[in-house]
Amino acid sequence: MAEGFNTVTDEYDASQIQVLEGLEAVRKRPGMYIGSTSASGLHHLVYEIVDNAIDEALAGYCDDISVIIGDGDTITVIDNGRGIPVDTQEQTGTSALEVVYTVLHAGGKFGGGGYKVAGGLHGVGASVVNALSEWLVVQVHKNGKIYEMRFSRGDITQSIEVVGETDKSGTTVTFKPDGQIFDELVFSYDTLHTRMREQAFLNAGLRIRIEDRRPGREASDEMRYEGGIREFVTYLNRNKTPLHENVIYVSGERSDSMAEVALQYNDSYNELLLSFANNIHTQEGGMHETGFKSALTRVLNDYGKKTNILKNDEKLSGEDCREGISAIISVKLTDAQFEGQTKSKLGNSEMRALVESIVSEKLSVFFEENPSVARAILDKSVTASKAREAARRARENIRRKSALEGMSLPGKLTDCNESNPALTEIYIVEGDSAGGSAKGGRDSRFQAILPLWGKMLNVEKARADKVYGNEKLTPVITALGAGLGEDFDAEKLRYHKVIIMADADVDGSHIRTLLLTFFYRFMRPLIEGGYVYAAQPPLYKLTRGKAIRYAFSDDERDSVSAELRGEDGRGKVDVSRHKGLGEMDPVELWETTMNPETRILRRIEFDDAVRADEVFTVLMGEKVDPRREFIERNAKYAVNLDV
Ligand code: 1YM
Repeated sequence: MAEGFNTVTDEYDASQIQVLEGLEAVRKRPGMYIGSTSASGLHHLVYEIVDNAIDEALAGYCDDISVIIGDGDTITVIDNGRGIPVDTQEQTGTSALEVVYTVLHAGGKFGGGGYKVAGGLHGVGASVVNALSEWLVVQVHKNGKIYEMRFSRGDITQSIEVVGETDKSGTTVTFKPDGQIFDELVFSYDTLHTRMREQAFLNAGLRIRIEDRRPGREASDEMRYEGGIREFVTYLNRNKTPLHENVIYVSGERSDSMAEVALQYNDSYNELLLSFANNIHTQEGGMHETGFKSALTRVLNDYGKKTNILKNDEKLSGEDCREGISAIISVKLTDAQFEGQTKSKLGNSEMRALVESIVSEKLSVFFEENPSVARAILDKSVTASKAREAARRARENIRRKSALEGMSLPGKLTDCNESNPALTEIYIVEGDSAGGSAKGGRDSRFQAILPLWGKMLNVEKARADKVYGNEKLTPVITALGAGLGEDFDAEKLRYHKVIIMADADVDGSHIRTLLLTFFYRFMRPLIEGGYVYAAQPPLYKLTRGKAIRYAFSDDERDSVSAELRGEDGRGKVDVSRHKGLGEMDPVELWETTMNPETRILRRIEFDDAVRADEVFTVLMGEKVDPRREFIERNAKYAVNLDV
């Protein structure tokens, strides 16, 4: 039995009190336990259950996991492990299954404290998922029998029952997220698929299947990677041009911990570094990442000096050494400490030492044995270093110039009166005529307008030195006022809502993607901080007599149309496809797209760095075939392409 389980008997009083308040607390403040009640929280439910199955795989008892999205957006997770223990224990009078699903365990990912430990406290999140589900069913195949237990909103609705016989073992959990809790109830196959693929990469040899059974959306995939994180890196670079043929892989162990790193450089200017601790994505980095970065920088500098590729006192910075790298760092340890704002930063300092020593030692050996690969990487870093120097000069030029000109704002900017950034918003508008309407329609107290026009620089194909001083991007940089790249500082933002307003057509989508690429590559905290939005112009205008209404989707068009037709059912409703932003008059634009009371804004979020990188690499990068495939694959979701 897992260690953490004993706390129920050892600290009976304390934990029982927690039990009583536990699941109610989860329903009262779900955000504390799953981050949010939007789409990301919804998907988090699935990860919690899958994590338990993966723990069973890590323990060596399970090699097959399935995730099924059912009709009505239910989720079923199946594993072929030992099955959660179902027998009644003497001390507690209940089963482990019941405890796991009804007792709020300490140390959840968002609740503070240490997180579960491989081989230690299992099933931490199961009770949270249960509390937030309209209903949940657990079936355990074990000892030749199928046991079943049912819950509703965390309460038991059916105690453990034997419902059949079986010759298999394993656990199956099915649940329906509670509509009283979540704002969003529709699962994204792509989001789950990406996550499951990531878990398959991180657990070499584990088979993970995913299936979407919702009518009209049927899809499935099966993933199993013998090469583990090596194959992850190959996957990350699949739409890019690698600088060397083979993925570089190093690994090592020390006492109870192990670390592995896989990396391969490509000819882009971007760094894609993903780190994990106990299979959990450490978005905020931490000690293992720090150890990797310092080892990489040192190995490259040492090798460069030794081989005279670096002359005299030439020195490569960490960023130089990581230009064009795709890398995975994965560590497994007992007693992982998660810190930071989203509890996704690894705090264990011994992991820095471990990763640093493994990478220093084994990467230098690799370079000795593969001088041509080492040469290609060094050359790339030296070029990066020179470009960065040029960028620094360009940046200083801008600084000096703006100092001379008294920090002048771009001429095209129509600023607002309010100066508190928390209260203001800037509309970045495509085209001068739409800009004109926006200027006329806005509420000048808090809304600023910046029109963009002409062809914009595609930053995916440019290095930093091209971005500084670019005449299309400079107005955006100065209007936002928060700098760029390493210098970016969200505290200096002049507006806390940055709203991209472009037409709902292909051109609009293009300009939106260009801007988002720019933000993602050069002002990432702007997106991560949730400051970026896309305005949603209406898709339809409906008129009947004097009544004018707008609709933002096909469904809404139909319901508004029915409403306008009213009881009598006669009379014609005129439905027109929406015009371009530039053709709307200021009043129309205000009413449909800018008035905070009535407009629809979509916050731009990338909950997944891998997918974001894919979208930008594929949409804006150099290879044509992947782009065509991507667009074909996503054509039906065209409206949401950029999220
Ligand atoms: C679809 C979700 O939860 N699988 C799962 C969970 C457990 C076990 C096996 C398990 C663990 C242990 C012993 C042990 C859990 N057990 C517990 C607890 N899949 C899913 N598969 N036997 C079975 O850790 O010693 C929590 S999770 F606490 F009851 F042991």
